[in-house]
Amino acid sequence: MSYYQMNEKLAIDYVKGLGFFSETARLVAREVGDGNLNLVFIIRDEEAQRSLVLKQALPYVRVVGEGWPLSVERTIFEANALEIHNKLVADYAPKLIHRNDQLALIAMEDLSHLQLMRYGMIEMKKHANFPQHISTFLANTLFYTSDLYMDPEEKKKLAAKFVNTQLCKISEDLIFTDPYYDAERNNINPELRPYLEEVFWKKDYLWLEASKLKYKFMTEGQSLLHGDLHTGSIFAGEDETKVFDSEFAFFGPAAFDVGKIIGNFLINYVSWWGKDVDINQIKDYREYLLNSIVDIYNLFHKKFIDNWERDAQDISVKVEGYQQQYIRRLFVDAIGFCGAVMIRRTHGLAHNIDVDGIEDLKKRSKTQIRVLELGEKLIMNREAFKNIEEVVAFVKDNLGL
Ligand code: SR1
Ligand code: MG
Repeated sequence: MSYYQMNEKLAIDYVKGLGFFSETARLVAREVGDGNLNLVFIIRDEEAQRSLVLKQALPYVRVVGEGWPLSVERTIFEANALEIHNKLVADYAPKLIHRNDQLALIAMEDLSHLQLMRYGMIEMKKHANFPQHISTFLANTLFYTSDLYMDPEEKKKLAAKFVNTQLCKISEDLIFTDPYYDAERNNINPELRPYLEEVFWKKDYLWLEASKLKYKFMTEGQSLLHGDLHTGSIFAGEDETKVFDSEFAFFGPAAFDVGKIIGNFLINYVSWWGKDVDINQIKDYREYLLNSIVDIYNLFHKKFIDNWERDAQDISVKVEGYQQQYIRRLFVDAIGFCGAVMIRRTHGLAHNIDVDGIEDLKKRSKTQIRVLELGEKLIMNREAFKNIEEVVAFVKDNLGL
């Protein structure tokens, strides 16, 4: 079957053949994709109260249009990653129901009873169980797909299934390159431009550090990463956390996933400076965000080490001191990646609604400068922090609550 683009009617016709709905079901489909790349349909049988999500890759970047072609093979990486998540962290990922690599589509569990975590966070929702959940997601995916656990031959074969060249190139460009010069693809608030031209783009020392992080991202194939673990890739409810959208999956530095989620929490932390909300509410929410960051990191750290102590296979990784330096490097790199992902969301191609929700462009630019300055300081000081408590204390000292 060769590729054709779905619409609501074609999506219904397609799922009828999957055996998921009864043959007589009256199905309704709605295209709800609001991400940067794909089509997403929710298909429902109202009567039976059953639904699924059908996601299809478009042969171009949706937010830009046909002028930026992109291979639809990214669905293969997403489906491969989801199959692994369904085994390693089944509670924290949508169930994969069906895949069709020729049509570049996957069908999965409908999670629309949950809210996108990013939208929840801009409404100041607290997700009390999130650190427990995401730390398990991180510790299990990053440990059990690494050479610490896997047979080296099997690991290399698995890594060969994740040579995700096109989406890695997007990250290499949009996260680690474009924000450091006046790249055509950047999406710049005009009120921020003078700061970028007069200050930010003159920081050669910062571009150097971003380049080191870029080459770590490109060359350090430690573990299977989600690859795009921001708060827009997570559904969160009271008791549920589901990580989806794994099309950026590849074998890279474990610290990238850890740093990306922390960076997105910090973007939200800074975003409240531009908003007209009661200061006590803001302080309370900021405290919650910083506590969450500490919990996410420390729980991840503990669970990763528990996995290591219980299940590490290779004798070399049991050599005295090896674990300590591995974990230390992971922490330092995570803080570096955290800073880099904060910077890219201010004036790179893709932004976060947390800050872009500030309508007044002048106010927004002031908040964006705070994000940039914090991102820079985290990158530049990453080697100096001893632990995550020091990082959040540094954030508080620099920005206040
Ligand atoms: C062109 S894709 C832009 C961004 O959207 C995704 O969420 C990734 O973060 C990517 O960098
Ligand atoms: Mg996405």
